[in-house]
Amino acid sequence: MKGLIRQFLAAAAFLGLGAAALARPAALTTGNADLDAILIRDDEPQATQIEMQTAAQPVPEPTSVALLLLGAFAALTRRWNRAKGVAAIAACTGAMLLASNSAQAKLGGFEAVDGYSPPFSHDVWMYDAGQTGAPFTPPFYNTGRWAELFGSGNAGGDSQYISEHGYGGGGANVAPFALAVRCLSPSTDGSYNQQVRYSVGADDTGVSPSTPIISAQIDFDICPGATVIPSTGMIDNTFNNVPAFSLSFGGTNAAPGATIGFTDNDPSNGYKAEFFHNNGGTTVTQLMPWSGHFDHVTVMLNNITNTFDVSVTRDFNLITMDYDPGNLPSVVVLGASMTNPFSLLDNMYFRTHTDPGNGITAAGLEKSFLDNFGFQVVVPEPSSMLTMLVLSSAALLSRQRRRI
Ligand SMILES: [Ca+2]
Ligand SMILES: [Ca+2]
Ligand SMILES: [Ca+2]
Repeated sequence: MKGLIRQFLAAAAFLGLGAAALARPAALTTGNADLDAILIRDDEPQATQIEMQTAAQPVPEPTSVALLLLGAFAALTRRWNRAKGVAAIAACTGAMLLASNSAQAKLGGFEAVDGYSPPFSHDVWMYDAGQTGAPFTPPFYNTGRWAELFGSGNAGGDSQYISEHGYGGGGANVAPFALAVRCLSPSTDGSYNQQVRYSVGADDTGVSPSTPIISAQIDFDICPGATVIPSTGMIDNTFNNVPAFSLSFGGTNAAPGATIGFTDNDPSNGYKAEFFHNNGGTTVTQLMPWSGHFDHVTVMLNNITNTFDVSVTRDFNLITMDYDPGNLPSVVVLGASMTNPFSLLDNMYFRTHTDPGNGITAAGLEKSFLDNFGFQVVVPEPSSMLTMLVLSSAALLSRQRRRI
């Protein structure tokens, strides 16, 4: 267990190239293993090998014409590994996807071409992130694609940020980049709750955000961090089973459409976060064998039945920090109810949450990383609910945007 915890702590920091050091769990105790002074430094990026014994859950084999159609679609689009993980979504969706010429755009890979720019201290809500990447001046904070709804309000640089951040070993301001989410400075109410909205655009999905959607597939890579005591950097070793990071699709921040995320770290999950989703108004958590590198998440929204599915695919190649396909996806959510029915994929909400810890000292979220967002949406053609709009212009729109 000690070795596993050490590996996990290393994993929590493997991408950590920013300002702060991480966990020093001098008093962390689990079973008969005492961990002393495990210090992970930001200047020691590590390629971590964590071998979990939990095998990926096999996905159902196609057993119907509709699923075979979905399989054909997936093979054609070279997305079989991802798509078969959610093969259980409504058969009609598979047929609809086959009927459409799906195209992809991106919220972004958080690189320069996606409209993100150094220096690292610029939170995404401080400049024209996700579009031109041009720096805004203070009167224009929160006027672009990204807006901070709640937080520390500190634009000068603190330990609460959602920002482009390098992860390749060159430092925070050197590509490749991902979106770092961290909250170790308190918000204005003293909590570690930060809420940031991303306004989805036609350059993401290929359709106007005011277009009702039938369904959507959202893909991204994620590397969860851990919740730590900010004053000490020590990992919080009380599993409170609360969200540490949440991501919502559609709806409003107060009444979101679909919500997933990860919890505070759980000793029974190798001190990793658990995965959670909201099924209607109920938060459901489950063990998740995160690789410690980027793993891949696929969210399938069905806006007709107001349900959603989620699959997670573990990084296949732990030599590289990036997500590598090759493992079978695990279906972790199937047919969950939206928290609130919605039809517009117009906004997404990125949030950090306070880990109450031992009830005396609260914990905040150490650096967590997201990358490579991609969208596919199915919308009705105005003249027919059964004919799908061709979205092949999405990639072109995205390219044109990036040249501006
Ligand atoms: Ca990237
Ligand atoms: Ca990898
Ligand atoms: Ca905790």
